[in-house]
Amino acid sequence: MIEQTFAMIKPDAIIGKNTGRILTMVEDSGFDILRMHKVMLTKEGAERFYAVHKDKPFFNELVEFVTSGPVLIMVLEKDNAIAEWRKLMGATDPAKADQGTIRSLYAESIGKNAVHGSDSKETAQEELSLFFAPPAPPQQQAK
Ligand code: IDP
Ligand code: MG
Repeated sequence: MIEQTFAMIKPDAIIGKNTGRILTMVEDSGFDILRMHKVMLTKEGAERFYAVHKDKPFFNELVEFVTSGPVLIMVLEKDNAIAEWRKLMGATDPAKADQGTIRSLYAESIGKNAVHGSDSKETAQEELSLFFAPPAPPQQQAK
């Protein structure tokens, strides 16, 4: 099923100038980039975005990191996009990420791990509407 997911390139990958290499992987893997915008998250925005992690020991570090520089936020579309983007990202900890995944190639650590992706249909809906309104029209039917 054609789906849309929310993706983000995090500050470590932006500062490391890996944006282009990551976007090439996105397109080579068959995703359509429907929307793309470079922004600085505010502390409040980052806290809302990562609210599910507010009780974790790394929450403050995470909010500080993700507001430390610009992020590139995207709407990606593909068949089964949510799971496919998670697969291309690789595991949260780059030491455990499969070879050839974005995190295996470009993440520095479990915290500074280059990319974000929604983890379920519900999360994708929430995250897409948090950052992109109105919703992006599908592109697949134009093919
Ligand atoms: P995910 O990004 O693979 O979905 P989550 O468990 O949802 O991973 O964690 C959200 C983000 O929080 C991670 O991508 C990473 O940036 C950060 N994070 C997760 N675990 C740790 C940790 O143990 N130390 C520091 N940061 C962490
Ligand atoms: Mg997550």
